[in-house]
Amino acid sequence: MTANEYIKVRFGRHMDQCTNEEIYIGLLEYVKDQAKNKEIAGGKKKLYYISAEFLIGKLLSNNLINLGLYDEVKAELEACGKSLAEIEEIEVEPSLGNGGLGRLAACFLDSIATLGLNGDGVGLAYHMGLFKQVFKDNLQTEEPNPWMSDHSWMTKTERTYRVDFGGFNVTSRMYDIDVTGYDSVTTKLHLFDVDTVDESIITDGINFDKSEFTKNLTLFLYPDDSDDNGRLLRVYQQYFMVSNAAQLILDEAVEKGSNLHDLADYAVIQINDTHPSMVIPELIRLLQIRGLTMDEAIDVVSKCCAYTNHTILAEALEKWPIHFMMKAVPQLMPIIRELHNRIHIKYNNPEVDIIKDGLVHMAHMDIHYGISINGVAALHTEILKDTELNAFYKLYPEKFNNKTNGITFRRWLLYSNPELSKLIEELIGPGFKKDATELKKLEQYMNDDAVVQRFLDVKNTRKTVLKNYLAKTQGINIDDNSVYDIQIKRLHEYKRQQMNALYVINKYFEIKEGKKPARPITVIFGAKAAPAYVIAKDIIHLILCLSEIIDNDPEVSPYLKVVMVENYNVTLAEKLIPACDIHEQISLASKEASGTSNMKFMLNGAVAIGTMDGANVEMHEFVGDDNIFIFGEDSDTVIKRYADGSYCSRDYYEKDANLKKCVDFIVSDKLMEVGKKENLERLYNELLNKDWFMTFPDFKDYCETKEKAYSAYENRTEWGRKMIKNIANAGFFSSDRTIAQYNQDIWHL
Ligand code: 26V
Repeated sequence: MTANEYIKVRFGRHMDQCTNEEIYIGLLEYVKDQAKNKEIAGGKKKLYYISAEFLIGKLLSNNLINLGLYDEVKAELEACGKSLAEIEEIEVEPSLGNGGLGRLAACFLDSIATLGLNGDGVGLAYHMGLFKQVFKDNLQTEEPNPWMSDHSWMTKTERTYRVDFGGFNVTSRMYDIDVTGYDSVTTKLHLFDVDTVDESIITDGINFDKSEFTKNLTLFLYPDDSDDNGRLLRVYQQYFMVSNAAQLILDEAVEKGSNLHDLADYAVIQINDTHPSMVIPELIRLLQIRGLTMDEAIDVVSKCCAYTNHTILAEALEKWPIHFMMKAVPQLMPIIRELHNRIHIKYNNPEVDIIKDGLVHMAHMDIHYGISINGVAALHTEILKDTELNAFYKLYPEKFNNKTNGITFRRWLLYSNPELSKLIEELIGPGFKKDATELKKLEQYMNDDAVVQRFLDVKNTRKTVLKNYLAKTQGINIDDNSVYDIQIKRLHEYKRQQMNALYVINKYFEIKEGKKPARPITVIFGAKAAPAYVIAKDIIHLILCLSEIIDNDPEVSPYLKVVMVENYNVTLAEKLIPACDIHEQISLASKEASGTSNMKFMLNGAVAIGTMDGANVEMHEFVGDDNIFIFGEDSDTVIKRYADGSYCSRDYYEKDANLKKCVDFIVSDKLMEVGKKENLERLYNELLNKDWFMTFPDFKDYCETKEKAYSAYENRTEWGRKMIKNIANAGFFSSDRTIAQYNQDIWHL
């Protein structure tokens, strides 16, 4: 049955007589139906990828592509005067993640299904995704971001469980989203929810009553550094997630014939960051209830679990106070104490203890009682081994391994950039869609100027698409003849959006002084700041103020424009990335575990300005010095500087007149006219007295490197060659490669 026929049966009318909403609902149901008919991945052993976040983005087009229905449905729509793009606008993006970690989980699901592996995702059905960001008076405000409706990709299942908390219990229900592999089998994303969640307890903005856990358990996805009084709720959420996961895992294993002593033959669990770590004691607890001894249960579970670390930021490594655990999940504490005691007696080394100073160190439990611990880029894994987790590396060198992140090319090339995808296919055939390393064949065209021109043409097309999109959706007007310089990622000081803002100030002064750029520059930011992260919000304020000042300055605005897109999300990323010329990957070396937007930009023919951090290091290895703009101090220098505590930002400020001028501008009269004194002064003081992520030492090099990049951009053909070199070498960063490695080294499905 075609989509058209399906809609006719569903609504009793031909597609051209239906509203866009009806067509969307029709297509959603049609796709769900088609997915049902596909083979479901099978096999004795199954992977459970447990994650507090799955930032899946909109699913209609992605599913149509993966099911091979995209062209057909697009044509059917066009035949009745509709475009798929306008139908897609009806779909609400499920923003069930903060950023990289959640988006990675979504890319992984796509690759697991595409590779035909028997693996499901397990997470939570938050009623509100990450808050909706709204700018008011150049400040970020937060609003609830609901996404569920009567017509959603989730299907209610009959699977329900009882989950016990200290003093009460809830009944959960599992909802499934089909994960359609590209030209392959389907797998599932299982999201758990409770019926008692009450959206009416939300008061102004995203505030809500934090005390009634039955009403708020799955109400909100947590912003990654939230306020303290929400932290207890996070423990409840995490336990709810893993108790459901553990019950599902045991039930499915038993259904397939496991006697539970052999659980490791039936299940492997990937613990995505420490959020699902309680799955270890919970499985041990449930196995004991089902008849195993403590020794047996610990032994079984220790063969099933693997942990991925996504950050070395100490504040992001979860440590839960014992009194939180005693309140929320008292039944787990005796088990965690037992796990701790065994380690304490065995190693007699406080550094590797699980319980210390009244805190449960979740990552420590994962490492002792798991089969694997991996970092997410080569440099990151080395830093874990050498510094943060060195004591553990000494105990278990064989458990440590690297799995450099990847992205799904189905979403980030085939769907987001059909023009580029088509050009590539014309040049090297369709093989790259399933084997990303085939992109390497593009290198043969680097010296063919006519082909190079076609890559430049595609980029121009995409720049115009973005221009029109921003005009239509955000009322922002940009010049598509300017160079697009883009930084999109969560707002965090270590990612150093503030350094990019200082560069904008530097450029503003240059233009004022008569030094005009060869071509207008459009600097685009997209970022949400965690609601309680004060300095991050101040940085957003600075950027919005700069944008206003520059727009209203006729001397500067013809040459420079600063844009901060509102409510940056997956949908916007899909528009921004294909249009980008230069992307900013400027985290302080050693701090960005991997980064994944860097890979998406590379695949779309943008050239990076970046530090030797995260996966940038590997990108640099692939493309060489001529095709990426590297600057700044390296991770060894930075790590040493932290260790000896010698950094003093004020010294740099006093010594570098240009830097001083740019920093002082933050609290100048000009800024105060459009901004808030409190926010701007706080940011200024933070930079001058702390600058914890060391923007000042890198600032000069950063400015000079940006000038080099802008001037290289003017040699259009040479730039086109850089674009091709980047695309041709992006194959390694396919999540198909990453997942194949997880399977080969850890999961053994
Ligand atoms: C969590 C927290 C919690 C408390 C305080 C501050 C803070 C800061 C960050 C986070 C999130 C950490 C986990 C995360 O999202 N890591 C990202 O994972 C990506 C996928 O592996 C990786 O590409 C990014 O480099 C890494 O930052």
